[in-house]
Amino acid sequence: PAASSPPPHVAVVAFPFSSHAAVLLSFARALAAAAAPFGATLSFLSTASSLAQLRKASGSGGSAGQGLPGNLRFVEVPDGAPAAPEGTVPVPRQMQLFMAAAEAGGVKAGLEAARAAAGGARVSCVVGDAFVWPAADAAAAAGAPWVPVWTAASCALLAHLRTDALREDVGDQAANRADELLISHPGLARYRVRDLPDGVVSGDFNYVISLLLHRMGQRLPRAAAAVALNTFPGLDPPDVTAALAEILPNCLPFGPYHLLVPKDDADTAAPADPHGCLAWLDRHPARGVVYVSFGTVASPRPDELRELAAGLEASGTPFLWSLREDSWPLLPPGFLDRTAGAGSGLVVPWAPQVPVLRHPSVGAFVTHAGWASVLEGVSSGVPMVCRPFFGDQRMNARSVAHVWGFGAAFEAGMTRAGVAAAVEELLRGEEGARMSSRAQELQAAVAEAFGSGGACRKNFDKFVQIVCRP
Ligand code: U2F
Repeated sequence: PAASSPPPHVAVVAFPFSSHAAVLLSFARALAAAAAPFGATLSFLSTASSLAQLRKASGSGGSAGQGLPGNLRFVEVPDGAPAAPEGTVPVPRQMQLFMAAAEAGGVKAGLEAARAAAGGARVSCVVGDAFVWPAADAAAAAGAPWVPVWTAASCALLAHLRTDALREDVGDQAANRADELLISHPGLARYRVRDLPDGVVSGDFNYVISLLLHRMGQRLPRAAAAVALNTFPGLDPPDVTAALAEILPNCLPFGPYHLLVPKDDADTAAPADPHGCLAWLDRHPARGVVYVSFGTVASPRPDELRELAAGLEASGTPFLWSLREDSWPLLPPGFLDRTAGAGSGLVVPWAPQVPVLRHPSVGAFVTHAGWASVLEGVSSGVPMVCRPFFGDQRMNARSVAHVWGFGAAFEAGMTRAGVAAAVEELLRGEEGARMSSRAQELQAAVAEAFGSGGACRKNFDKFVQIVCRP
């Protein structure tokens, strides 16, 4: 009976690479607040170096916020890496080592460490990034349910759940059948073979991420007590929702996850703006600026980067560009001085993207179509043009352009003329106006879903109940 059960102790297992751990930490902060009335404590499990990065981000007021909620603590899991000077082990190798360690008892060791840190309180539920599928076995061994959190799009999850069927269908014909629609696969009929994430029917099936997603897709239907989806009701077409529910009956959509963070926490966790992006935007008219960012991993080839720069300059439209500093020397000669001098362009190594996209001056977004970026754009009502690079990005770009219609996609990379035309269309064209109003309709749907009594709030409440169940 609930009255005699010990308070919930929830382990939250991160995938300690790219933007995944930060997304999961903000998810965990929201969960910590919502689960506090149940007396719950949370242990956030990640590797030492990932936790150090998250601490650093919180210390400087980055997206992880200042400090941690009182009922959330960090716990280390093994990274599986040999002692080596920082930066000497390539990231894919680090991922491989981490996953091998996780499978060989790393998550189990993390759960034991969490128990010890919580004064012996057994872990009652294992929540975590769905990527870290070995958490399913560790949870089962601890007698706790596994509740994975999917951070990307629903259609990508469907592709990973159906990987075996897709491989059987496409065989070794992925290149020849690239433009064929996947009409015999429920929920995937709007996508072409070429839009599928890397490693599903093409690319290197033995690449660490391909293997991990394949195993995850096989494990989820058998092991997940419930699955959190990073989408909101009204975004996915009904056949996608139905196809997912057929395989995973306990899906709960309550994304974009960044909107779950409670108001008080959101104030202290407001991202820093060391390069003055918001003040710069204040000086521009409504919907007059294009914002450019390719997320935390992707970088365009040098020739394409120069085309993009030339296209932005040729468009005559003010732009704010978040570009990692190591790429700055690749920009066309004089570009930075010219555009900064004219006040027409600001290039920064990092921008507080969520408030930037919410700023009234931003009217268009040039993006790699990483899932967090797509959701941040649409929940701010900003239409976009996508230049997908890898992973799920082609599929997301296809959804933006052909399923939801709040943007376009560069099918063959960025050229000077293509960039200038896309920016012109998004900000001043008829088609652009339609994309913009479509984005605003979905923005309103997000606002409703996160308003009091809205669908995402209700689904999150259900999720909290499942996670805190004795
Ligand atoms: C991987 O995604 P990325 O990290 O490359 O891209 P996003 O999912 O779009 O997430 C980027 C986040 O970083 C933030 C931005 C997003 O929340 O607001 N950000 C920022 O605040 N300032 C900047 O200057 C630049 C970025 C992967 F590559 C994708 O294909 C997947 O879809 C994704 C989800 O699994 O993970």
